[in-house]
Amino acid sequence: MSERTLVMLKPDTVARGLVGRVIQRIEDRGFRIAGLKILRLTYEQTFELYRIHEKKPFFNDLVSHITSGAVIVIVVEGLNAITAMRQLAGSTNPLEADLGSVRGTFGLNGTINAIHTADGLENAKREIGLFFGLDEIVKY
Ligand SMILES: Nc1nc2c(ncn2[C@@H]2O[C@H](COP(=O)(O)OP(=O)(O)O)[C@@H](O)[C@H]2O)c(=O)[nH]1
Ligand SMILES: [Mg+2]
Repeated sequence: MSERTLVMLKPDTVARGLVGRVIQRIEDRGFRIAGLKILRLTYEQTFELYRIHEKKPFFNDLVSHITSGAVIVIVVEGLNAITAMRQLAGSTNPLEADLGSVRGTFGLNGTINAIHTADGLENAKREIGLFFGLDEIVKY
């Protein structure tokens, strides 16, 4: 089933000049880009994206990384995009991620792990809505 999901290239990916290579992998996997923006997230936007983790011990490190520089948010569209993008991203900890995954290739540690991708249909819709208006998403 064709789905849309929200992917974010984290500040490490932008700062290290890996944007093109990570987007290449997304396109290589057969997905289309239906929306794309470069942004510097505020604390409030970051909190909204990661609100379910508010009480976790890693939350402060997570917020400080995400607000440390520019990010690129992307609406990724295609067959089973939500599940397939999770697989392409790899496990949260780059040490546990498959070597062929984005995190296994580019991730530095548990916080600085290259990419975010929504974990299910409800969050994909919610997260796309945080960053994109309906008029900003291209119809293929
Ligand atoms: N340092 C550290 N960061 C974590 C840990 N778990 C999650 N994070 C960070 O918080 C983000 C959101 O966590 P989660 O939704 O569980 O993982 P994801 O869906 O794979 O990104 C992750 O991508 C990491 O940047 C952890 O155990 N240690
Ligand atoms: Mg998550």
